[in-house]
Amino acid sequence: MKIHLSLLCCFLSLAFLLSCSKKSGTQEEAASKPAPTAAPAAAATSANPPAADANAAETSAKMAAADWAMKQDEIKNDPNGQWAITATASSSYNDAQGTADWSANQATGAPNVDKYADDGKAWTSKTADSGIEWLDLKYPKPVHASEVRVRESCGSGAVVKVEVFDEQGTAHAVWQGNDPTKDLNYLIATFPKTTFKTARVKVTLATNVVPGWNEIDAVQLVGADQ
Ligand SMILES: [Ca+2]
Repeated sequence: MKIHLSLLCCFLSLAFLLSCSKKSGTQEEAASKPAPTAAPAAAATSANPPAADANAAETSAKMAAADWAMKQDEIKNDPNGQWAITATASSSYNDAQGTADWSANQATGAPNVDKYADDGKAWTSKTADSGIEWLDLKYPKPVHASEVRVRESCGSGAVVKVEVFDEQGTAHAVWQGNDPTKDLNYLIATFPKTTFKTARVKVTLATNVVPGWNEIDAVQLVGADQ
């Protein structure tokens, strides 16, 4: 049962991953390939499932989904969190400007992408896998920051650095490393509260780390007045 479930998860993950690559014709063809293989795996799982196992798996999946929703809601409504008001980027898909789909501006405001997939309501870079790209965001109120939350909505896991800027415009790296984010989730970068106030965050990605389009729906700056 566990083997079948993890197989199914693999196929679902693969489907999601490929859905993040749908802008390319060749990758679009690839996206349709896993389906026939996925079906027998699903059929095998449901052929003769012990009722208890099936119930346990369903309960556990529902609880995980509920936990995810609670966490999303908590972050969205965090009174110490701010959403960006303006943003610029190293590049954007289709050279998107203004509020066009995939423009840097699509990473401002509260999260508005509902599914882990390629979505114009998130920012993404001009090319999928070239390497270093960045998103630079400004916030309404300068705060002593203690956390940055990056909502990744496609090709998650490619962030390599988060910086905040002091009032003189100097960048301070507050997080650097291997981004563990999977699916539609936040990379949570926590750090000791900054001595200076900041209203600007820069998120750097290495887009070659995770194949396909790496998309960012929203970035929240968390901090306090003092
Ligand atoms: Ca968005």
